[in-house]
Amino acid sequence: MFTTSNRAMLIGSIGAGKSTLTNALLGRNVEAVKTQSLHYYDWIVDTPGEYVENPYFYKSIMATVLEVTHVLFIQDATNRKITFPPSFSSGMPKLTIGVVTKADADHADIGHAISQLKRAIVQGPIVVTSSIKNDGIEELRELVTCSTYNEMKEFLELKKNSKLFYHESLFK
Ligand SMILES: Nc1nc2c(ncn2[C@@H]2O[C@H](COP(=O)(O)OP(=O)(O)OP(=O)(O)O)[C@@H](O)[C@H]2O)c(=O)[nH]1
Ligand SMILES: [Mg+2]
Repeated sequence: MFTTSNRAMLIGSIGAGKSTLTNALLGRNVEAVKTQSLHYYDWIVDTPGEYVENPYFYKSIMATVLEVTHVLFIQDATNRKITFPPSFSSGMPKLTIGVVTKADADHADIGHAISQLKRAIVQGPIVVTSSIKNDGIEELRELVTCSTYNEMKEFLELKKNSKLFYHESLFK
């Protein structure tokens, strides 16, 4: 069984696939239901999409960030709506990872999702995933075992996979 002492919080819009991704990462063979409050499962903290869609809840995100080592920014490849404020990650003193979900979907626009993530995160890996096809899931688990940006960078260099790359803003 996969174990890590690190902790990851998933944030992203309503229906972006956070709970489905949580289940895939934990190997839980269950269907996701609408998340109504914070959920702690093993090394993952799953949040309701309302937390990023309604600025009233930003304070809840910021409080929960203190409990984790990694923040996973979840961007649905089928949703063109802007989810995250620009450079949202800059207020978070934790390791950030961008995650594109639903890469398998007919209307997936992966390029657009990546550009959204690049606006939201200052630096960190970006991983293209499908929870349904189990794509990118193993790599995401591995990234959460890394404890620094450099470790994550080295992991990506070893992998050399087009669905996995490092983003670094010029305006850090
Ligand atoms: N095609 C496809 N659909 C997915 C994938 N992941 C999730 N979905 C679908 O997206 C819908 C929403 O998934 P959830 O995991 O509940 O989304 P969520 O981000 O947890 O939503 P909230 O709890 O409301 O914030 C469900 O109908 C899932 O089946 C995926 O990898 N591919
Ligand atoms: Mg959910």
